[in-house]
Amino acid sequence: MRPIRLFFERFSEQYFPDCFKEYAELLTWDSYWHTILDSSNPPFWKWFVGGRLNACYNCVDRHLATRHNEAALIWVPEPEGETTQAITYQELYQQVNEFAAVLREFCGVETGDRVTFHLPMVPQLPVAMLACARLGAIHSEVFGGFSGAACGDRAADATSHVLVTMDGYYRNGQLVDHKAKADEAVATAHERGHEIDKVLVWRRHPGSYGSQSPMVEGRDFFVDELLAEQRGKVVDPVSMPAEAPLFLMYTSGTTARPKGCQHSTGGYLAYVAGTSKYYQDIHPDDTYWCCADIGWITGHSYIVYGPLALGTTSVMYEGAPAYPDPGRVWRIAERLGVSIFHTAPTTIRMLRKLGPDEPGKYHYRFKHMTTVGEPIEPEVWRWYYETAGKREAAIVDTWWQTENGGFLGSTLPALQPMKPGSCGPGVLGIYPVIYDEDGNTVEAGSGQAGNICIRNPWPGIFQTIWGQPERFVETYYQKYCRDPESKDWHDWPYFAGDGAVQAADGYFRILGRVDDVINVAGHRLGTKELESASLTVEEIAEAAAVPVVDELRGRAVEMYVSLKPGLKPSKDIEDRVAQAIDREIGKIARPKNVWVVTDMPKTRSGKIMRRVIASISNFGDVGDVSTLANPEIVDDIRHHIQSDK
Ligand code: 6R9
Repeated sequence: MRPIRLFFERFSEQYFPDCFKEYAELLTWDSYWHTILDSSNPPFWKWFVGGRLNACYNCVDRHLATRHNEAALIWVPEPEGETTQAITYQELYQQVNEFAAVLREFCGVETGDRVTFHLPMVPQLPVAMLACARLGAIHSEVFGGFSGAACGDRAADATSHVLVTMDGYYRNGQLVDHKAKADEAVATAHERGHEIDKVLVWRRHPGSYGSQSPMVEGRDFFVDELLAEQRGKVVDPVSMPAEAPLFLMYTSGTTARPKGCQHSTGGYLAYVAGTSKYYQDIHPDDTYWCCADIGWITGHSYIVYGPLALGTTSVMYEGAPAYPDPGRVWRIAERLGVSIFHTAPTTIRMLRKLGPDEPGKYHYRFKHMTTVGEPIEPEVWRWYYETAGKREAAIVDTWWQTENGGFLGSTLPALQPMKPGSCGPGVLGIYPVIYDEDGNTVEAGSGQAGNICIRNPWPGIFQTIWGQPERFVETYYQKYCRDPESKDWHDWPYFAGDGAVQAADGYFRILGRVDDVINVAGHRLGTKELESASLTVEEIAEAAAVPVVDELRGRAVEMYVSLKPGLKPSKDIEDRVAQAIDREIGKIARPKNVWVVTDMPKTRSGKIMRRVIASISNFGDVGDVSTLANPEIVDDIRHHIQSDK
């Protein structure tokens, strides 16, 4: 074994970018790269140039020699009466090959094509992802909880002709009708001028169809029937350049059009394998459970690609964490002997609230726990450590984003001290910095907040926004670029969009988004998307979405809307705004309140000041409003919401 210290020192700045060879060497390459980092066209970085590999081969085939009979995935259905399924590497290999054959032979999917999925937490989702990866096709999973319209929008943006979905799935004891959303997705895509030709429908209970939505002749097909024709088929993994896109993951930004973050094959896979190894500390005899959704980047990187690249056993759970009671999660942990547990503060808050003493009733032992997705309150952190982790597990608080592929800020488990409420320093090979608005460095220990940026490129960073390269440069690099002509990566720091403070010990505390994004229970919702959805209600003239503090979800959405002239506020209008948001985005975005107000606070240039509304909503006080064009509206809104609360 190499001495640990020496190994980690290889990631000090003087060895950049060669340090990332350590991660790439965790993979099996068809041909090695000649250039680790090509930074000649900033900020379009290229990693492991010249190298070729297949992501599916790395996550499945190469483990067959030593682990074919070990579980790759353990799937826990929500109904406790249904049996847990273990899928061995050998079986995963079979399933992935057969589904790849369906995609290629039946749907005509070719290397480079995009395939959209709208799948819940079922093993068919990783199977579909790996099948695309095998073909070199680009998958784009839309979170199952999002609406059909949101899915159709994303499929149109990615110009996917194939949509993979499921008839239904269990959530909180209900068999949710999911296929109906596919019909809506096809219709929305059509409105955008794009046609989805084929809808592949997995059945939650093969042989019996659990949806009310009729199958459309010539468009909708049951996957189990298609698979029967491909039984035993083997599809050779396509050797892809390291720089070929592996998948798109849509996230919200400051405009209504979502951003398809494009991730690479070689750089991404190397980065998630490396960070899974060193920050999740996964060993072959561990049972690792990331209790999150694969429709979120966390699930792509740390349920599917990272753990499977390392050949580990990854647990997936279909349903709600507190169903049928708040002991469920701990019962699963006990039953499966989970040793590494990974989840989000929103889940931790809920489990703490509903069942503060439940963990003590179950005999599991975690050696390691992770939190991701939002700042975790120190109180909640302590419960996670003391009660859920029984004071035995090392905790890592991992800060990163959809755009980043993998962790950016975290402590090394058991090697660097934990600090509740802080994510720690930059991870191996990541050099964060805090800049003020003018690009001056804010010194550690100054107590001053600023914008957290990353000074260097890294292999997991996304390649571009699908179809919007200008927006990519503008959103993430323009703000602090020192010279747009420069070919030197030092001049192109990455702007993360989060506020942060750095303590004297170098640890960062993340304060939250500085852009127009509201993080609800770990889901990024664009204020523009919420406002556009509200404006589909005919009576609405203007809308503003603001975050409010919410005990369980961290943040929730409140909508402020004003009506077209001459119209009167009503409960019905409020309800229809909430329904419009459900329909266009999904239930997760449903506002806590809809307030009908007479006008919005605006700047002299007419911009709605969401910050002012958020202050009224959260604190009742707004500070200086002298730059508003209509300062009197502040009191109006305050009276209105106070009399109603
Ligand atoms: C992985 C993921 C990204 C935004 C990010 C930040 C917030 C994530 C955090 C955290 C504090 C942490 N965030 N992890 N804030 N501490 N450990 O969450 O991706 O869905 O794109 O969200 O989430 O605000 O900018 P994504």
